[in-house]
Amino acid sequence: MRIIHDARSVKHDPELFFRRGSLIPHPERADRYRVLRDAAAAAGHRITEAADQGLGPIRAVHDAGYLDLLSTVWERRAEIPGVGDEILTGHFARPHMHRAPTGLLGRLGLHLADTSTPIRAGTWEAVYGSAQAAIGGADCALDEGHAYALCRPPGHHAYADSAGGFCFLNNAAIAAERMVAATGGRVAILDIDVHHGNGTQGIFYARADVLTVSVHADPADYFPFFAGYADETGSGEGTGHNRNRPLPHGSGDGPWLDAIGEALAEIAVARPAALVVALGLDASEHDPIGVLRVTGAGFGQAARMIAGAGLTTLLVQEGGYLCDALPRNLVTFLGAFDAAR
Ligand code: OKP
Ligand code: ZN
Repeated sequence: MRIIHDARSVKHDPELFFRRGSLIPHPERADRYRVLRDAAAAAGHRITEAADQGLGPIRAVHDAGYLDLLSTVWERRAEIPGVGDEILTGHFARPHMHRAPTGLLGRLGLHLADTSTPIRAGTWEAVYGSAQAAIGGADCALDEGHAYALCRPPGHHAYADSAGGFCFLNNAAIAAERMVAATGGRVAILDIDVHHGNGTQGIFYARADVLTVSVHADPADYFPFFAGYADETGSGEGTGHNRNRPLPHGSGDGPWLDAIGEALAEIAVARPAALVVALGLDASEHDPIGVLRVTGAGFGQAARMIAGAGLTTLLVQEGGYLCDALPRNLVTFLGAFDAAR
């Protein structure tokens, strides 16, 4: 498997995360990139640095005002009274309270969903690099049949105009949009991160050319809480082109693999020109913030099933947090995928 990555990934490294009344160590650390890259290299996969293909493919998915804010807010931080070495707001727009203010602090609240995406000196460079890995990965998968984009920070909670859940730019959506443009056909996105891919769903919700399917822990009592239910099936032209499979917390390999099998059957019906897998590894039984109980063998089996679909496939890294099982599960997944192709 070819691994496409961008070394700028490490330039965003938030230390703390304000959650439920206290500051906790931020789970989405730069070390995730190093650990995953080094494990893939040690397992013999070919590591390629992404070329910089500019903002065009990112603009194809994201809102211009949001990109302008993300890319300039650090230089403009003096406009925020009392700002420190991290930009964060506690004021978030609501559906019924969403006028666009002119001040920077208010504009931040318009484009941020929660407190998990602090912006620091290197944040834009890191998320831009992570997106370049997805773009290069999409091109590579179209050329070679499959590839793995080592995207970090992750992307699937980012909407066209908002960050949230550790995500700023939606790497899987950017890759899928590029594959739609390149093939002129339909693209499917299968999201197996333990958290619902709400941003990806939102981006393609009204579209029929990108089928979005997510298998995740029930959001009734888990992030992202406000989306990810089974009755969300798309709108307008996109009706029937979004599928959610929420699972009870504590589910292990059996229900998770059954849901992936059903998702792959739905994807096969759509006959897509390409498949993007939003590959979170946080469904692991050992993940520090996961609530499913997937084993290493479960990840291997998922990889064989996905490879068995026989589609042009880009694997895009999403979540999966630091623990001994994280690099092991990546190596298991990539090895099983390669062996089954
Ligand atoms: C991002 B991805 C951590 C609380 C977590 C946000 C979760 C974002 C997950 N102690 N809240 O889907 O892995
Ligand atoms: Zn996740």
